[in-house]
Amino acid sequence: MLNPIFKKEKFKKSVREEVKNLFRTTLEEANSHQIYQAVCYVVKDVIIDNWMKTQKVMNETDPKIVYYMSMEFLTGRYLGNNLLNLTAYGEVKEALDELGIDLNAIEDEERDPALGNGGLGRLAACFLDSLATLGYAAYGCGIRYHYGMFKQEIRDGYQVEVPDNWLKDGGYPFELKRPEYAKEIKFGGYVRVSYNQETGRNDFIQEGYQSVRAIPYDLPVVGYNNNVVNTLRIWDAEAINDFQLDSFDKGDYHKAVEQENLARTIVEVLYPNDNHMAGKELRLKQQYFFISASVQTAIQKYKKNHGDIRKLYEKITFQMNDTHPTVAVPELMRILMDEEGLTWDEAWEVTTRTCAYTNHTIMAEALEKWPIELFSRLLPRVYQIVEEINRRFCERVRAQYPNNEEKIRKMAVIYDGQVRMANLAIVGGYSVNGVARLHTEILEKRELKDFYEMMPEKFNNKTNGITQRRFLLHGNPLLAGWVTEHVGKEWVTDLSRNKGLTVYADDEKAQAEFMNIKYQNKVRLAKYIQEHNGVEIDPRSIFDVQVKRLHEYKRQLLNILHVMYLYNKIKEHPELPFYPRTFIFGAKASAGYERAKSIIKLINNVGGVINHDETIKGKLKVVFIEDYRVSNAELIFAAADVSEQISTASKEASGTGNMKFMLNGALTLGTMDGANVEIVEEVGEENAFIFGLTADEVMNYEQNGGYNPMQYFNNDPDIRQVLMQLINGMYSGGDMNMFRDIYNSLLNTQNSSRADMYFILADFKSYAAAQERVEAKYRNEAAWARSAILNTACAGKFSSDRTIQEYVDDIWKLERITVK
Ligand code: GPW
Repeated sequence: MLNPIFKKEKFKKSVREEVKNLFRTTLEEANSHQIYQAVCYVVKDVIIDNWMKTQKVMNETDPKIVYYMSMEFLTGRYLGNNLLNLTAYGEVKEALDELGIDLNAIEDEERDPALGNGGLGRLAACFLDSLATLGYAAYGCGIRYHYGMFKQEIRDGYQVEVPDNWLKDGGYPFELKRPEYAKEIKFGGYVRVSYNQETGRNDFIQEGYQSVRAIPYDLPVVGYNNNVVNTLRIWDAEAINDFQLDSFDKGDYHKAVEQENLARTIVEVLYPNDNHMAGKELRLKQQYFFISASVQTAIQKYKKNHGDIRKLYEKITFQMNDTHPTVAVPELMRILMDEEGLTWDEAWEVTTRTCAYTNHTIMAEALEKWPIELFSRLLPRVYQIVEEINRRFCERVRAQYPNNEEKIRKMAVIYDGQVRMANLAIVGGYSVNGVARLHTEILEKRELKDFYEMMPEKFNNKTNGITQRRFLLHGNPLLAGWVTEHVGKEWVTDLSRNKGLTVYADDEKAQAEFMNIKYQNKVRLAKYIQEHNGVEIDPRSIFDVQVKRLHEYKRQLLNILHVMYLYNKIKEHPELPFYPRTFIFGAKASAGYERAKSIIKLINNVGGVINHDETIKGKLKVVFIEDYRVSNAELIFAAADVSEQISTASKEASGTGNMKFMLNGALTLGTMDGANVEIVEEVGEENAFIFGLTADEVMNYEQNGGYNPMQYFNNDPDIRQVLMQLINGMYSGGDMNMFRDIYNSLLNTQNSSRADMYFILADFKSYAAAQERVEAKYRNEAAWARSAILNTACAGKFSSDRTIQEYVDDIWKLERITVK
């Protein structure tokens, strides 16, 4: 039922009031940003009521709670999504219309909270949406970075990183500061051991440390149409002494300044690395900071209603989003032993039944390893516990595999002077899951083989998913309306309903409607691109889209080399038929990742040449969308015909963009990698374009060698021509060195075994052939429409509602709550 606050007249009045209270101005004189804030505060009122009701139900029914711990939550904007989940979007839109205000424009006033890099952070946000919608008690635990992901500007074709101060003009409308729940977090110093007469045990006391105060800010997570509001709790830092006089008195001026600095730096900025570990001390500080605060809070909350801390796991699960939160394992041990008085064995029993770990990558450079020196200096007590975990675990391994030091070398938590966080997460938890079937198989058979053999019961797969509420209902209102017309509204909370669209795949009227909606979304995106990039594109051309983080393994380079190849073909054979195509890219590169940045420059320069060549009559366009982020992603997915999912097989753990495209009726052009395998299984290979080496073939080359990119260069004139154009100045205003590094990365004639590690040349021709199949199919309008409809119809499996229900059934064992 609609909350009375959203009744049009009431709502209009409230907005007027709010504008007056907040800005001492009238609605007529207020600017869009002020109106946006006023609308948020009116909506927030409703949310807070439901929030309190949810808390009340949680207190009364005492359900088990999952704490989803993540360094990243890439939520995207709140206002539109909150209105939709409160089922008040239409009403509010009309009310604002009557005031002469466009809700879309108001939504555009909100900046994206970009507290994440890419897939991993967005997954966390989708999971929170599904948890609230399914009615499970959950907390997201994260960090309130003052600067999230940078804003990307493209200047002269180069990426420029601009700080994005998302909290400027007085914080974020939907958040709530909760100073009463502050926690102290200690770093450094040393551990003093002292015998305790009373307990007969040693006390471990951290002394000479620095500390900061962790202050929580709560963001509401609104469930769809069910009154449930869960909490995303992000931690900010404040100095503990605030230059209080006692520090001066003690002559501890230096420490006061240092603690002040610690508080300022620790939450300052999100590390902009995706699938890459930078190994910086500050990063480990961030990890311990939010984990210690979250674990302390969870235990405190548990103890309010429960006597026996040994039963913690009956009411709490800590799900660790990759290894970034893995200090939760020794931190929980520390609190249980040092503060709750449990023995090692008791604490270990609780910890290993409370913690669970999700792995998101097999890329070696992403594996977190911390030098002992750094780890033990920063977290002296926690390190002692890690050492003991390692000692006991190695003992177990030696008992089970006598005289097999190879097992220790692979499985030890501490080895070669480093703490290995994945090993700690596996040993210290009760569940290890991969994020797509293929990925989990690779973990079990290769990357984590020894662990799998020793403890197979811990391993399980949870294929990723996405929330259809943001990526269809909000991002693509036209298609959302069409789906509802054909299968009813239930798909919003049960995406398997989309299956009912299958019967319309061959229906001419349905095909025409579907393609017309796609066309209108292409017009909408073309307008955005015109406004933001100044490039004119033709909505009748095929929109071929690759949007994701820039990484060599994701192979944006394969895509742009193929564009260069097409351009050569069109120039050489202008008479041949060619269906107009717009290649759309969007990608941020990590600030220190030089090769990724130069691929961005290459894409822009290729666009610069091709887009201005009038002789090709607009057949080919290349656009790079600046500052790819959740808000413009919603427009992009809705408008795509072709979804580029072309990672080197075995490298993309799952991918989730692939699912968002599918849901919006784009056809996948991809390798048999990550969740692409399951997408094809759902929709049928004839409704996708699959190419390239398989994961087994790639891993076989990696293990046994035998791949030589030079062969392709020597034997294939098309490939040779494109590669030579990287170093002949064609796309660099005559500069023969601008793209030399990229050329070398593909060929490296000195050391071919280190060349083309992502098998771009091996896959080039089969990619080009798949692209020809794309064009052929697009020429057959009915065939394309059929496949597009089937993609939307078969996307049901990829709802994060399904994923979350599987986590609940297999790992978390939560019960649902109901809020009236
Ligand atoms: F390296 N992913 C990501 F595993 O976006 F930690 N950032 C990361 O740092 C990592 C993984 C990490 C992505 C995977 O690349 C993608 O395949 C997957 O769909 C996504 O996590 C969510 O599981």
